[in-house]
Amino acid sequence: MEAVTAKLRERAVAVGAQTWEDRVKTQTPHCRFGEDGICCKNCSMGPCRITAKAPRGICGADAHAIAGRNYLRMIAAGTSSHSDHAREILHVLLSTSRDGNYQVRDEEKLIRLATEWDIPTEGRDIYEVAHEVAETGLEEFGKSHGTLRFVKRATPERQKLWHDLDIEPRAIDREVVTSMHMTHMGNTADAEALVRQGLRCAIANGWGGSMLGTEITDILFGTPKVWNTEGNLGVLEPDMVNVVVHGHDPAFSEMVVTATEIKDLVDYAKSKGAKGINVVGLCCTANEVAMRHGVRMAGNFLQQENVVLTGAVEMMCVDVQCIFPALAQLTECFHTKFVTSSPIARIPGSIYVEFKPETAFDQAKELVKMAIDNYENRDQNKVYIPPTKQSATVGYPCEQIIKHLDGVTNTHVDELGSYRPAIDAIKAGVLRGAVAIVGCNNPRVRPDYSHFEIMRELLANDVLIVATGCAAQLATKAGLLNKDAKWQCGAGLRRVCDLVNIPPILHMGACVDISRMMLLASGIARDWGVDTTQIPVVGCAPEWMSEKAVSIANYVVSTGIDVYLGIEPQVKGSTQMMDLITQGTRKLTGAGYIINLDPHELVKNILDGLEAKRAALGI
Ligand code: BF8
Ligand code: SF4
Repeated sequence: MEAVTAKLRERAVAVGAQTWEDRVKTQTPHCRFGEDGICCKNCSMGPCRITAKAPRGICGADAHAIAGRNYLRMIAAGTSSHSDHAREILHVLLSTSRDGNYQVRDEEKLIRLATEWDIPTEGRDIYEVAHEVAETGLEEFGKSHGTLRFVKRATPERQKLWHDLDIEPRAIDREVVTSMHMTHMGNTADAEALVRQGLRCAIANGWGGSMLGTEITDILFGTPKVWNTEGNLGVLEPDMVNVVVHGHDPAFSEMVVTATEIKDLVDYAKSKGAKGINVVGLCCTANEVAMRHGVRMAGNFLQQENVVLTGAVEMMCVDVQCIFPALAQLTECFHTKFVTSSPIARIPGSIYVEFKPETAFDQAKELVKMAIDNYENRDQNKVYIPPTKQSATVGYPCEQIIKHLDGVTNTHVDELGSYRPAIDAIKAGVLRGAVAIVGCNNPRVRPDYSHFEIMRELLANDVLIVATGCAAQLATKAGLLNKDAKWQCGAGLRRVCDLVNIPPILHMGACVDISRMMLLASGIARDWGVDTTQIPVVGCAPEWMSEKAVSIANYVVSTGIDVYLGIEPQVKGSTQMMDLITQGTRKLTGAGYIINLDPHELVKNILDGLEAKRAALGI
């Protein structure tokens, strides 16, 4: 892949374009105060920077207060991003009707959620139920009293712990606002209190916003099923109209994908000399549409510019999050049309088409037509599609995992099935445990290298992997989502994969779907008869970069699950904060961060962590 990137970089130079590799050079070395989290600009007496000579800001805040406040603000931003995405999706559910742009595709899941929320379903029209579920979900953002509904899905031990620690999340917006309030000038200067609020605000994401996002998306567009697909830049086609969907919110990409399948538009593309329309995904949108339609995946975060550099993209359609503003300048060097669609992500130099549920399908059709019309502007001299792609099997939400496990034995105990076959394999030592590998790319480390090395070593050590986000994309590119990748596994894992008929890495979706992983871990703990913090299951984000990732890491820790990081959180300037995130949370929730910048060492840490959990369980 690196040879491909080098070749594409040559082409960038040829067309006078810049890429992230160029900008990293002009941005490094980074500002140490920022890296260490000890620059405060929360009021205009500052910015204040902490040094040995200046240990306090003008107001008297020390390094611990400043690093803690900055950290909590990252969590609040991350929680906001996932949760606001969920709010949009709930509005889409509210707009559904039998003959509208959006319909309910998974009625069974809708009924299940309605029942969980005590919403009557008997004899009611499905859309009436859908609208009441949407309204009830929307109330989770701003209700004045009580705590979030999904907290009840956690193990009883977790629920009690969160209650006793007073970190049960109230309304989602409230936890974000409280975090912003606490970090305003003149408020909390106690690092531990800031970290505690970080946990609470993060639970409002993982067991609130993100979980709503996942559930409602499944109801709207269908709970993912297993698909065979492909990934990497080679999924772009030399003789088809290439449309790339990029971002996170599937309300937009679903419509674009559906529009590319319309016969009239395919015929129109043919009339323009193309063989058809090829829609592919990038980043988490890729995960969403791959899991629901088998749409092929062009790549992950640091590959977004490479996709344009192929010169073969007629249109890049984006919604929200993880979109480089640089795409505007870069697409100008090619014929590519860069379309933004959300008031949340406005980017100068893009074509802005504000996407609305009432007009969604017509808008999507218009855009696809615009892409087709752009095909004739492709400059063949600028086209280079690297011939790299891998086959992948994707689409393993909890429902599919249960279904596969049920297929192996007859332990189906209730409507929701059971994880007991997996638990038995872990108890017998055939599997040593499971690791969720999640998160981004980050130019601080060689892109995708840590993901790959960690995955490979864990598989060889009989550890089952579940993956989401850009980590799942790397697994795709590396061929590890392929059932044939079993040769990479230890004998025990290989046996399990054969028996259950699964690849050794289970693609669970986008980053918002890490909420699925929380339910998976809680389901395993429930069937095991222990709490989530006891089972040999951990999280790992080797190349994380976003504020969303900090929020995720905190809800995983809140759920009692250790998180292994390959990039340091920006709090190093405070010994107290470093201690709190690695040790302090352990005293509260039973889990914390283990940070190691060397991926091989990090794997050793993970394996030691899993073995320690096993030993504590007496297995
Ligand atoms: O939400 S893994 S770079 S694309 S933030 Fe972004 Fe990170 Fe990728 Fe998805 Ni998640
Ligand atoms: Fe400086 Fe305090 Fe203002 Fe921060 S809040 S900028 S530390 S005076």
